[in-house]
Amino acid sequence: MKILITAFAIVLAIASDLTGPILDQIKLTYVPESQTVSVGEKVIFKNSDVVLHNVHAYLGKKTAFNWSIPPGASMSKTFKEAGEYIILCDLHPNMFAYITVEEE
Ligand SMILES: [Cu+2]
Repeated sequence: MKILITAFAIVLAIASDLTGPILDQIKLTYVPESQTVSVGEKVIFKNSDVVLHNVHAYLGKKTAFNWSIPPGASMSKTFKEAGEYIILCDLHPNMFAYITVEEE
């Protein structure tokens, strides 16, 4: 019984981690194309495709972060600076998304 409760708690913990904002990569497209989050909020970047993607985030002209995300993998980023982020994939020039980070 104790093992079952522990397993259930772990499933809940994983599920709650996935309820936050997500930027997925599906069929060479960022989904959703635009979203708004708050400063301090964690965004999960997922790659649901079978090809490698790159998440190159710009705040203005400067790079905020730049990662490769292998197929099936995910990474997370806690946004600490407000602004309009543009997300591009250097490997697929047609891929772009916008994340607006607002002060609370
Ligand atoms: Cu890509």
